[in-house]
Amino acid sequence: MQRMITVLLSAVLAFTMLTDGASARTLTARRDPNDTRRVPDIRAVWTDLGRRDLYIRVRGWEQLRHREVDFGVWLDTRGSLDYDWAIHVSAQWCQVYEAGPIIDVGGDTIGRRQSHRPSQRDVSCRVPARWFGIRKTVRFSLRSGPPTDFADRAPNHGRYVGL
Ligand SMILES: [Ca+2]
Repeated sequence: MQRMITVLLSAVLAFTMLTDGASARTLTARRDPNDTRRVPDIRAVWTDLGRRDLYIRVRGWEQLRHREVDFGVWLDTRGSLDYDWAIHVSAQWCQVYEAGPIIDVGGDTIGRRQSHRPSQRDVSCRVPARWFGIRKTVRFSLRSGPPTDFADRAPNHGRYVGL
């Protein structure tokens, strides 16, 4: 009997490890230092690009009050070194824009989806991948706070490569 329980527990543990491993393979995680006294200070960025959705989750070093959830995700999807798309992430919406020639000025709105708050330090977006027409490796950067006076940037230099 004890041997059967041991076998069963091992099987459950193996299954748990496999399912955790599957989710860890699809999400790409990046860490950012605690490098500004202003809020929000970006701590971590998770991304995933599936056939249907583009997923992004941002975590702050502090708890983020409603009005402090204010992030801009700038994406280069064509490998042109220009930003093609921007996602404005608020406590309510993930709004996708065509990126304008000047980084702080967005172009036409493509669409929006409700944002989610997995925890008080986190906000996440899931938007349709077809909105972006991605064919190349995406390079992107993230900014927190209002576009004219942002509080933090991730990465501090350059861009993240891949989603
Ligand atoms: Ca930071």
